[in-house]
Amino acid sequence: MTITGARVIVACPGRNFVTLKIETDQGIYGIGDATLNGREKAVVAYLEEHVIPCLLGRDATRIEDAWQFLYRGAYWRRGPVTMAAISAVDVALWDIKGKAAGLPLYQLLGGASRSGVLVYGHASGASIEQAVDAVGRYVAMGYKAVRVQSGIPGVRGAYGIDRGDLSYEPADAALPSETLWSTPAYLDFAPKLFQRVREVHGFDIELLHDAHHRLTPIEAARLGKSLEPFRLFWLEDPTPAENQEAFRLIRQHTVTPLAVGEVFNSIHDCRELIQNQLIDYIRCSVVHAGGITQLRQIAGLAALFQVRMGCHGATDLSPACMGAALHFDLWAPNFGIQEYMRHTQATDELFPHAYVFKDGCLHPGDAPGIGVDIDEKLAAKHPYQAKQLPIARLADGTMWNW
Ligand code: EZ4
Ligand code: CO
Repeated sequence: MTITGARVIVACPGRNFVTLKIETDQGIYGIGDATLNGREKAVVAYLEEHVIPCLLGRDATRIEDAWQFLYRGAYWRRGPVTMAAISAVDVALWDIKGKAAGLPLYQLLGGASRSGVLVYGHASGASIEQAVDAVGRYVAMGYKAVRVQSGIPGVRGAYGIDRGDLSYEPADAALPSETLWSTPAYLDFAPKLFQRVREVHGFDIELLHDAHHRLTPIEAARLGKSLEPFRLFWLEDPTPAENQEAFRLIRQHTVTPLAVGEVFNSIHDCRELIQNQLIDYIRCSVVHAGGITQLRQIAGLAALFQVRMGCHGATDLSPACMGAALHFDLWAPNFGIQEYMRHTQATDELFPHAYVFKDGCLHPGDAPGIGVDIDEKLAAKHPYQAKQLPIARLADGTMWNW
């Protein structure tokens, strides 16, 4: 089966998505997500200028060889732009292989390890009481796990707060909007938030929280310790993970489980944290960590050290990424949980998909391949809009981590 065509489709149904579509001489095509939030055009150029010319005429069935060709062959390895492009090719080729075999992707990986994929939703509010109410709405929808974020008094534009419609899209302006950050205010506030959530909703629901890279190691240790009575499923990105040794310090002080990895793009980013058992969940996404081909190697490495998978699944990853992730999750023996921010109706219409939500779990469905398509006519009606992620500053103007 030969690759006869490949093109990049950029569409903005409220937020930008980059999708690679690969066509073959047998009439079978596949799609893969290539979205890098706020830096979309860099991946478009990487694919169009450097990758697509290499794909034409290749054997579409040789997924591993295509991965190695693009990774080793580029000479310049790793990095979010390169790896998002490789991921898109990888997933599109897995999609083609599944369609050619008449099998859903999870069957190609080794079959289902479970009946469904446990997901967590995003509850947030401008105040503690609003956040508590938002958790209640997720419980009513059947969710068994919920991430909770709240506005913090004295902090303008705290991370993770939606605008009232259950969807949170931080990339909101052509140039980065400015938010304000205060670690002392946050550290005093966070235990009060989770105390109230547990008082109202009890302990039958799993709760998660994202510190979004904002703390120093000793601050993260304090946060983890102060949240222990509220039994978090995980505390995410407590401190930036370039310095992986830092997690040793956090570990010495708290038994709150830790999750890291949404900005990782290589198994090498994960290795030290996993083999030193400094984290409990590895959060790489299909689209940013080299597709199914590399993600299953990460899962294999993690399994050796009892670290479980918790794939990133924010709405800046398209339904094509979500579909691929759900097949992976249904198979992965060391699966933990999958993030599931619901896409808007406009996005769901653009990407018709087989996955369904039921009783707190998603199932990828049994359509061949990844079970997600793109409506190209609809895509043409949603042209690209420049949007970047916000930045964060301290009160005195110092740049901080958003
Ligand atoms: O801020 O995906 O866990 N989820 C997150 C996300 C990230 C966005 C950045 O593009 O941290 O909301
Ligand atoms: Co996160």
